[in-house]
Amino acid sequence: MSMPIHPSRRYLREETLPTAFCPGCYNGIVMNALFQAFKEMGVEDLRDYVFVSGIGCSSWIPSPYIKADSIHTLHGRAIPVATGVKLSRPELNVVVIAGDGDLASIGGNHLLHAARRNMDLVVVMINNLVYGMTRGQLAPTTPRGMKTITTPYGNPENPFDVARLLGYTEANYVARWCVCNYIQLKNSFKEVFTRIKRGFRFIEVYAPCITYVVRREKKSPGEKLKELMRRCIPLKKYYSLLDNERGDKIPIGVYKAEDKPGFLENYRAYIRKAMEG
Ligand SMILES: Cc1ncc(C[n+]2csc(CCOP(=O)(O)OP(=O)(O)O)c2C)c(N)n1
Ligand SMILES: [Mg+2]
Repeated sequence: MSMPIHPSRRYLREETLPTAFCPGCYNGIVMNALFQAFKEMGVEDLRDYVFVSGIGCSSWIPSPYIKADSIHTLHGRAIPVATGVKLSRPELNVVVIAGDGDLASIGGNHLLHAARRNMDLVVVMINNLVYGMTRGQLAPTTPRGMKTITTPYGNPENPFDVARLLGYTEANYVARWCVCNYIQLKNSFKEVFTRIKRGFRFIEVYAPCITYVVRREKKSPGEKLKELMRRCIPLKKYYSLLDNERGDKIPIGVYKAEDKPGFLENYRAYIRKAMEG
């Protein structure tokens, strides 16, 4: 009797293993959820997918670890490059996987404008709360008061709530899950490749950096996951609380899920009009 193939074997570029991730890094959970989604979708191989990433630990997920075509581009520029790929090869699923620094800091304006245009991309932002690859500096997602290597007395700035922010744009799909919400995350991946196949689809994954956040708190990866399970609450409940009632809670869930035409369809209609004119 042949053994069933573990989903990761089918989509993982095994010759690149072991990964460069730190022991216990939650990036592995995100990869696994994505692979499980592909398996449940019946995806044989990833020839219909192109992955684009910027620079950072999380940007290593597609390149080199996913067995698919990928572009590992400049820091912060994953979205413009992915936009170019989608416009030239609209039949492919173009997926960006990158960090909170890459997408919300140096690439922040690209993120906003791609969402505004409802650009036909899937964007997965791994929010590990810091610049992990460059050793844990402050990011625009670092919670207020959190100690980092560049804010040893606690972050004096306010963070962006990126998913909430994008929820106010024309993006078709916006969700935030934590790494402790494996099933919901996996289902969200399926949703953006099957039920909602067009427009801008954004999934934020809350996954604190093991080395520069979790270890600084003197917690093990498992202990941190248990803590996160306690802290995650449905977003409707979270936003109904007053600021001083929110404490350390993290809002999770789907901010919006629509299936209106994305940039490509609107642009094609525009070209048709121009040709007729
Ligand atoms: C133009 C440019 N500026 C700065 C850097 C240095 N740099 C490399 S990765 C990185 C931040 C990565 O943070 P994030 O995107 O959150 O990824 P993580 O490593 O946390 O997964 C920075 C600032 C760079 N490579 N290029
Ligand atoms: Mg980061």
